[in-house]
Amino acid sequence: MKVKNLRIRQIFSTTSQKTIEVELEIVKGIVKSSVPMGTSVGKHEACCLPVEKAIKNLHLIKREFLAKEFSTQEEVDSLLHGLDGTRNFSKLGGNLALALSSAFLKGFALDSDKEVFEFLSKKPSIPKPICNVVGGWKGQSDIQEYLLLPTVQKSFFESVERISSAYHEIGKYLREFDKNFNFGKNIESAWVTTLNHERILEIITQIATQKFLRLGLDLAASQLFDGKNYVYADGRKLPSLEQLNFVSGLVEKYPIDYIEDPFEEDDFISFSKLRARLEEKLVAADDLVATNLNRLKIGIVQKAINAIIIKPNQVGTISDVIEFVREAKRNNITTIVSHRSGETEDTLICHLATGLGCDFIKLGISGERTTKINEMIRIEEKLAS
Ligand code: 2PG
Ligand code: MG
Repeated sequence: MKVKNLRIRQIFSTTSQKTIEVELEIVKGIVKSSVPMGTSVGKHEACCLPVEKAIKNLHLIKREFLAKEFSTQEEVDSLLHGLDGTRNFSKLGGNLALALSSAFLKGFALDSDKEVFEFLSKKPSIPKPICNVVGGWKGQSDIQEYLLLPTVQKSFFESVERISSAYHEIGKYLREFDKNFNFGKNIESAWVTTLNHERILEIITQIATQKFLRLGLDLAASQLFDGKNYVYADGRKLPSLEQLNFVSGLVEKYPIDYIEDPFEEDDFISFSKLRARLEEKLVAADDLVATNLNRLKIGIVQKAINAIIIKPNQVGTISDVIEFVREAKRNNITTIVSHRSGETEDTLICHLATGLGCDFIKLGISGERTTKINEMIRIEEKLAS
């Protein structure tokens, strides 16, 4: 595949932050790739450079790509690693690396007249959705995300239909029980309430049970950790053992199947303790592993996790994502490709989740988040035809 031209521009994410979009022109046409932005950005993630710097960098390295032939994704991605030369893309920018790497993936797919998910695998499979329906943050319930997921899936569409109807019903209940609630949404278009976590969990449990859905929580616990304790808005200061008891207590009391980032991003030991206590549940790492292969291996050896979040911009290239998913699957770790709080209209993650045969895709359920939901519906339709 020969590169005819490469362009870059600044665009805005759903969180109104500047991000980058790359356009790759090949003989068969032009493909676009943009990069999401995180809010709780973990320290183990690839480095995200300011857009102005990333744009400058593209102009510096452009000649390495122009008018050249590329035949594999690995070739592109090892060139990116070579040009950068650091462990975390701190020179080139993980955002620029991903924009280029994913533009090439789309280019290769176009070149072979395939959709990206088809290009990635001969045996694609539809993931189940895990959707953020209620959000808390410091000062409210403290738990960053209350999620819903199906236990069994007839179709992606049907799962989303159930989660959407639960989302609307949760809204009605919040209106009834939270005098401050007026259908306000957070940056992922999940409901925002001033109720405490017990009340939220009671409401969600009641509705989820009727719809054969299970609950998930993303505690994003690095955000609560002050170096010693997990500090909650209601005044609780929990050292890690108490945090462990708090989280496992919630799992015992409510139909929670999925727990993400219950401890801060370096505490493999507490993850292992929780995992041993909650054998049947999914204990997932986001900031702890940050889509980093070496950290995944530590998590596996320490039996710290049995589920893993995959965010392409945490690592920077498609080849790294593919290798990471393979390693997770080899070790029976449940794979969850995830959006970020600051998204763009790019639907790459839908194609990755399906093409790489991941178990779940983590998304929002409302507002601008339906861009990904709707792409999944199109992919499902295409796969069924
Ligand atoms: C998370 C995500 C997405 P962020 O914590 O899992 O829901 O947020 O953008 O901070 O990575
Ligand atoms: Mg998370």
